[in-house]
Amino acid sequence: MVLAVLNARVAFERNVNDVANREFKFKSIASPVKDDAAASAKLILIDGELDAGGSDLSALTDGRLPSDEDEPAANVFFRAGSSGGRFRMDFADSIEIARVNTYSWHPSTRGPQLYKLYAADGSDAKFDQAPKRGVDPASCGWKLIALVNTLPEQGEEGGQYAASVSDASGSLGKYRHLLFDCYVTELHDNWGNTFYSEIDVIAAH
Ligand SMILES: [Ca+2]
Ligand SMILES: [Ca+2]
Repeated sequence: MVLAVLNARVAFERNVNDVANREFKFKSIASPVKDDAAASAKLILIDGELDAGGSDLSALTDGRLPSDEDEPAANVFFRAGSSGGRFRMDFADSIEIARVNTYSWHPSTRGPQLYKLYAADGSDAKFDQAPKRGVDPASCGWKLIALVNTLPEQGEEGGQYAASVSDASGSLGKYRHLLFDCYVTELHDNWGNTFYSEIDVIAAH
């Protein structure tokens, strides 16, 4: 199983509904910032359809945050009833990446995050910059970095989540592209696509 070779560390924290507020403050994971490496990256939808009630992909990197727990227009989420999708972040050049932080907020099942993070420098001869669902990115020049799953084992899922992918060495590697393969958090109804509020990519110094 390929997951066994993953080295990245995945941490996450949650502010439950009662304490979550617009400040996105967490115990140890930094709050979202505006001037991270993602701010100037290009975002490209690869597969799936964004929900018309939400923002386009630019809300992921605009440094703005929703001001309350159910603010669709300030979040990016795949169409209700669909099973998620994929998008790519392109930095134009390879950069040394220290960590990738993803933030989400919703009072119910659209709060938690469930996605696979891939990275590529684009140099592989087989590199496909837009592999659709059904194509394993690892088969076309991408490296699986982490599986991020912030779903609580039991109880209510709602709240504000911060996930942070990093590496003990201080660097996840040098990459030009990141691919986010986003899954629904539940299949009971149409409301399992996460409300992603911001993605920060912190470059290594
Ligand atoms: Ca940001
Ligand atoms: Ca945002």
